[in-house]
Amino acid sequence: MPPKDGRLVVVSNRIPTGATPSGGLVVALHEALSARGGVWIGSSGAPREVPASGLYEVGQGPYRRLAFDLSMEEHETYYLGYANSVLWPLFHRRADLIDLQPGYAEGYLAVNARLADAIVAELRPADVLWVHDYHFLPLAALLRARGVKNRIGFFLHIPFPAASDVPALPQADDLLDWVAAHDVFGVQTEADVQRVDALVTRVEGDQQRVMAFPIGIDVDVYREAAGRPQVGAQIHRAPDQKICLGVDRLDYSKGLVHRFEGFSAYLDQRRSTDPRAIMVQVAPPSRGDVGAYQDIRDELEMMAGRVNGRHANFDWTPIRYLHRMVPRDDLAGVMRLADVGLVTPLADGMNLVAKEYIAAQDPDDPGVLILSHFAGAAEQMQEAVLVNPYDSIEMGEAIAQALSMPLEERRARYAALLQTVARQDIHWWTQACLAALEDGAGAVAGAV
Ligand code: ADQ
Repeated sequence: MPPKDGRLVVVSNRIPTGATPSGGLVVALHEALSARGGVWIGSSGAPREVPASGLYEVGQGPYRRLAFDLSMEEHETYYLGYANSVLWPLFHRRADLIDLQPGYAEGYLAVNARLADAIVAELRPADVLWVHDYHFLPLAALLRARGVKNRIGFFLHIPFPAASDVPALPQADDLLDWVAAHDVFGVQTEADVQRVDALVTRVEGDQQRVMAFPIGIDVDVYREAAGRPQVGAQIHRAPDQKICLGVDRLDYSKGLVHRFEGFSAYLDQRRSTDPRAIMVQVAPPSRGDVGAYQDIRDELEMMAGRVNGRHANFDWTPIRYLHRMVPRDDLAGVMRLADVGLVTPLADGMNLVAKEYIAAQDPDDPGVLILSHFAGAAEQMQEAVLVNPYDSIEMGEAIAQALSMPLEERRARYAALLQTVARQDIHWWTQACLAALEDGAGAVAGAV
């Protein structure tokens, strides 16, 4: 990497406020900022009745953290509205769920413009900016309009939409300019790169690079946590009972209803001599203020009731559904106990749970990952049992296959998957993204 004389300026939706950040991405950004110094800018979290007008310092440490407040109205229009009721469904192939309301686009642009003004006041000429996710798509274009010449990179954590879906966005033409304003536009997969390329026409001399950087996890931390005996990670089951596990935010993109249908299809085709399986689904609440999220919760609870009503016995309730957060270490322990990890989103930028499940396995007796073709992770994790989440019969068969898979095959698949997950871990990802951002000329060409 070339010498770094400028600071790193990271912009992300939330900034950690505690002294020791947790979570793979947060820790990786924390480490990158601690190593070279810089500034982390993000929203303060809860909206305020009386928001502060500019950026203000939070916490202390080897780099600065600057927060901005959202007003109640901005929380409605920018965050719940344009970001999570327009961009999120559109980018996850659910244009039917887009909720276009007056004021959403204006609120989104106004928050980004306010942030651009605040950043201009902070920025030094040699700084490099690294902007995260769909909350800040127009930020680079707004900074360019204010004369900012610094290198600006972006990382999109969610899928990039297909060109045929983009016209559902009233700001479709602007989206092209927003993307084009970055020096490096990072996405999760090669398929995303192709979708960006299908939309953004290149002009000669264009220096912009659109590159795939599949995000990873902190494998060692996860493996270690999973190997420790966890008090919270006990699952009551009969000795012959197998466990299928799902862990997702309660979000329509994660395909939870389809997953329950797939598990129900497994139960339908199960012979009486086959192992009895229980499905544990952990799904913490998420964005409960958005209507589409209330609907998915109702639908899922109804589905769990229906499957249990149909298949349960006095000593066996097939689906256990926990609607809450679980501490990371307990989650790792539960993942290790699970014979099958079910990661079956309908659309997902990457999906870190797929990688966490692999890292958590006992190498001598690993479980089997069932992974949707529509998770970004499927591009790297071909040794998983890959499924079409819309086809419940196929998913039922995949569960049957996974539950009876011989140890040798389980080990072979696990070893190949672990190698990929460990090679392109969160540290690799940070380095690869930053190297591309620092260096104009293809230092990490072929990053995938
Ligand atoms: P998310 O949509 O949030 O992230 P994901 O990648 O699966 O999806 O990450 C979720 C994280 O939350 C995982 O680390 C998981 O362990 C944790 N988690 C889930 N359920 C939990 C529970 N009940 N209790 C505690 N923790 C829980 C977005 C994109 C993804 C992309 C990531 C990172 O949608 O596609 O992989 O960003 O880029």
